[in-house]
Amino acid sequence: MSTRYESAKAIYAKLGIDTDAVIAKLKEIPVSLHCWQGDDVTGFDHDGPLTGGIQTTGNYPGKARTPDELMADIDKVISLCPGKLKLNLHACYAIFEPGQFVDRDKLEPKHFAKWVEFAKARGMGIDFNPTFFSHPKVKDGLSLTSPDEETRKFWVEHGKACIRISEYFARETGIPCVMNIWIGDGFKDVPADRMGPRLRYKKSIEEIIAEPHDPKLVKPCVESKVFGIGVESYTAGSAEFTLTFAATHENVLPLMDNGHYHPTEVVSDKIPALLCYFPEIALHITRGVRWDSDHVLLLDDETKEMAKEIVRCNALDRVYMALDYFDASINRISAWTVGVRSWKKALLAAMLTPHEQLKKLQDNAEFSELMVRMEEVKMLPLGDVWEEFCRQCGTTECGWFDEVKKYEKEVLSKRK
Ligand code: RNT
Ligand code: ZN
Repeated sequence: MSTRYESAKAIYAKLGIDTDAVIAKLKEIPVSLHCWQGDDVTGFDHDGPLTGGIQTTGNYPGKARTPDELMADIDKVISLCPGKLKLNLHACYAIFEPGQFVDRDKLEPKHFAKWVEFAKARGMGIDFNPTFFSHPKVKDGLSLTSPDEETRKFWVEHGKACIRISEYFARETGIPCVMNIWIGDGFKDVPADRMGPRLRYKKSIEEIIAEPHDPKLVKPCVESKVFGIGVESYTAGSAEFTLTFAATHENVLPLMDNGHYHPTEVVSDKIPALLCYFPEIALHITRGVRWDSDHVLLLDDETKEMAKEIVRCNALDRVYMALDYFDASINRISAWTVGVRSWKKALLAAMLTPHEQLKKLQDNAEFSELMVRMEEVKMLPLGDVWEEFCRQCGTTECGWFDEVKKYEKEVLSKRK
């Protein structure tokens, strides 16, 4: 224990905050690590481009090309990140035998056995995402909303296969699997029919979740989005659509990705709104720059505000937290690590805030003092507690980038 930590501990104790207890709690909060940062959302089941209205930009050398490379990279990230992680997989990361190919509607648990082995060996749970994009059967940009029944059915079958795989993940790891449904379906220009695709989407999700599963093990979510590249005028899975779907279907969670709203809307304000109604909600945590650009998460104001809402709503066990960004312009190990650390720092900052005292000031309409106290909190020695958390987890705040550079030199730079 450092003297810096000793001094910080005393300062927080005066505010009624037990830093030792906070550190112990932070260690146990799992953050779901998106496998797709490692290979620019490519996956292993296709050679085509990334579609669905999302895009990676940049061609920094060293992206993972095989399951072994991706796993090695994730291991590197795990070694650099303090605290618990969960693994977040997409269906396109299925691992086939050499020469084998299985289409998405026919995927089986066995195609993810290697990932289960990987997760179990590291004590991690697994979250899952059906991949409704980057595939030739997305017809005219549409999957679950397609007016072509054969196409729609194919994607429904994919969703059902993913429910079965999600349950397999949960049973194998002993940790519930959050299964997130996101589709990029939409139109570039003014649509002639906005309701038709949404009614088909509704029917499709209903067919998918009708696949038998234990709601304690599989947590289906629906993720909304305001627009995507090439689908600027309309997306079927809008905020109103997905939120209402989750609200009207038992055991379906709403998933908010904070890159998926108009730029002045904030998910921090939406978290407590949803928590008034839903027993559990899910998040994709990202950083949009001017639009849903999926930049690496940093410890910025809105990130801190989102964490603050989860903590002060006492909802750490009601919110599934996953990272979702993809930067191909910088070292991918570094991108992953910065994002994980940023979210954990935001949680720590939130847990080191005297929320009860601040709430009381608000309820007593003592707004002058509230403003002053909130500003004081910003100057508290958060960094010293973070350093102690890192130390207890076998790492430090500064120094890990040298490891990244070494790994780049020894491993990533050889991937030509
Ligand atoms: C896209 C959504 C979605 C994807 C992942 C890869 O805008 O955020 O969650 O990022 O499924
Ligand atoms: Zn997302």
